[in-house]
Amino acid sequence: MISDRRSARPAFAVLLCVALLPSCKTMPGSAKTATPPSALESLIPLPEKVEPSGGAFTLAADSRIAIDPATPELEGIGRFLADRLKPATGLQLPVRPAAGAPMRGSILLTTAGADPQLGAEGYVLTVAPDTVSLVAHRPAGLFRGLQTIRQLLPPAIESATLQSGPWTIPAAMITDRPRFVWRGAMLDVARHFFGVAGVKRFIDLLAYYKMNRFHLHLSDDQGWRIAIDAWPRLATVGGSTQIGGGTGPFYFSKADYAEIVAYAGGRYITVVPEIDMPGHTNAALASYAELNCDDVARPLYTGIEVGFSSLCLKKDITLPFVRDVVREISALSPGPYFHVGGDEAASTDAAEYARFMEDVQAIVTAEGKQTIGWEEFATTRMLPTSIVQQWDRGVAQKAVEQGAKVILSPSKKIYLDMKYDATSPLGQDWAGLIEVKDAYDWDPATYVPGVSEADILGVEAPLWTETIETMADIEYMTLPRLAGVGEIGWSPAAARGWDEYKLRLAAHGLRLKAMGVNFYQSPQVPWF
Ligand code: TNX
Repeated sequence: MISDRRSARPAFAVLLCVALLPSCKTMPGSAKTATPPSALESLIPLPEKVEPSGGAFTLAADSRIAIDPATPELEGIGRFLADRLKPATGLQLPVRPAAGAPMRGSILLTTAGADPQLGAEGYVLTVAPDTVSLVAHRPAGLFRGLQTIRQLLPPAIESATLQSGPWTIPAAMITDRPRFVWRGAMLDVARHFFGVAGVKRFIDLLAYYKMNRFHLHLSDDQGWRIAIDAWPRLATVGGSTQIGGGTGPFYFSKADYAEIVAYAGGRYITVVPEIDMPGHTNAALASYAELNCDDVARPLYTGIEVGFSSLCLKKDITLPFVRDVVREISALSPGPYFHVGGDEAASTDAAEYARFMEDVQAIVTAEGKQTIGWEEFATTRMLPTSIVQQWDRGVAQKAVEQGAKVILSPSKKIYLDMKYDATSPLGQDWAGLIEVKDAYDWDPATYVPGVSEADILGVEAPLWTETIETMADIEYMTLPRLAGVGEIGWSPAAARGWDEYKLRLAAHGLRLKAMGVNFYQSPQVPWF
C-alpha cells in the first residue's frame, strides 16, 4: 500500500505545489492572499502524502463514529473524537462498534487490515463524500490521524462554543507516518509551578501536533514538585516556594502526577519524569540537612542563577536517597524513561560527577527504566541504552561514540523560553533571539557534527519557566514555535520549507484563535 518513502517524498512535494498550492508559483516570499489556503493545504505537520479526490464529507445529526469491536482500546479514541467535535457542532456523535465496511455517514476507526509498514503511529485516512475511514496498524496511529481530521474541518471546529457549520471534511486520501520516534516538549514546573489543569492544556497542544513525549522537569534549585513518601519534606519544604516567592503548596501529590500520566496516556503521549541531579538541587538541599556535605540545610532559593548547588556525592546517604526517589516516581510512570538531569553541575567535582552518573544509571536500570541525561552526561560513561539530550554544549557526539542515542533540543533553535525578538515581553536571550522562522528552518540530521539521522531519536522543545508565570505566558512562548517543532519531528525533510510552511501557518492561526490560544503573531507570517 505504501510506496518507498524516498520516492514518495518528491512526488508529494510536487503534488502539493501543483495540485494544491497556487501560491507555490509565486514563492518565495509570496504576499498574503485574500482567502486562506484550504484545510487540505494547511495541515501541520505536513503529511507524507495527500491525494485530494474531490467533494467532501459533511458531519450531520445522523453521523456516527464506528469502531472496530476487535480492539476495545478504540472506544477511548472514538470518544476523544466525539468530545472534540461536540462543543462547536452541538452534535453528540455516538461511538458504536461496527465490523466491516463503513456505513454511510460514519467515521470508521480501525486497525483491521492495516499495512504494518504504517508502524506505531502511521495512518491512512480516506475521506469520501459518504464515509470517512481511518486505518492504522496501532491505536496510536488512529489517534494521530484524528488530529488530521480535526485540521481538515473548518477552523471553528476548535471553538468551545456552538458555531454554525457546515462541518465539511474535504475528500482525499492521506497516507502519513512520522519521521522520528521522539517528538516532544518539556515543561519546567520547578521555576514556576503550574497545576494539573495547566499541564493538561499543555499536553493537549502537544497532542494536536502529533507529538508523543511530554518531559516534566520536576525539580530544580527553586522547587521540588512531586510528593515522595520516603522523603516528605522534599515536597512540603522544597515545594513551598518558587521564583519570586509566593505561598504554596507548589507540588503534585502522587494522585496529581498519576492523573497527568493517565491524561497523557489517553493521548498516546509518554510522560518523561525528570529529577535534576547532582546540580540544580537546592530545593532538596533546603529540605534535608543531611543531603549537604556540612549537614546544614540550605535556604530556599527564589532567584534565577544556576550552577551553585550539588548533592553531596561523598555521603553514604546520597545514593539511597536517589534510589528512593527514582523508585517512587518510576512506580507511577508507565513509560520506559527516567531523566536524571545531569546539566550544569558546576559545583560538583568532575570525577565525582562521572562516578555518580554511572551509579545513577545502575539505579535507574534496576527500576526497569532507561536513563536520559542532558548533554553533559555524554562526557561520562554511558550505557548503550542511555540517551543524551543535546542542548548546544558541543559534546553530544560523545554519546554517539558510545553507541547511545541523542534527542535534539538545540537552545539556539527550539528553546521555547528564548525571546522571539528584542521586543518580546517574556523570555531570556542567552541562546539568542528565536523567531518563528529560526525555530522551523533547520534540519536535525545536519545540525550537530558527528550526529546523523540514525543517531537521533528525535526532537524536543524545552520550556524553561524563569520568566513564565501564567498559562497565557506558556501559550505565548510555545505557539507558534511548537507547531514547527511538531513538523520537524513528523514530516519528511525533503517536503518541507519555510516559504511554503509560513502560508500553512498563516491559515493555521485561525485554528489557534478558535482554541483561544494566546499565540505570538509573528510579523514573519502572513496571518489571516
Ligand atoms: C539552561 S538547558 C538550563 C536551565 C535553564 C535554562 C534557561 C539546561 C539543561 N539547563 O536550567 O532554565 O538554561 O534558558
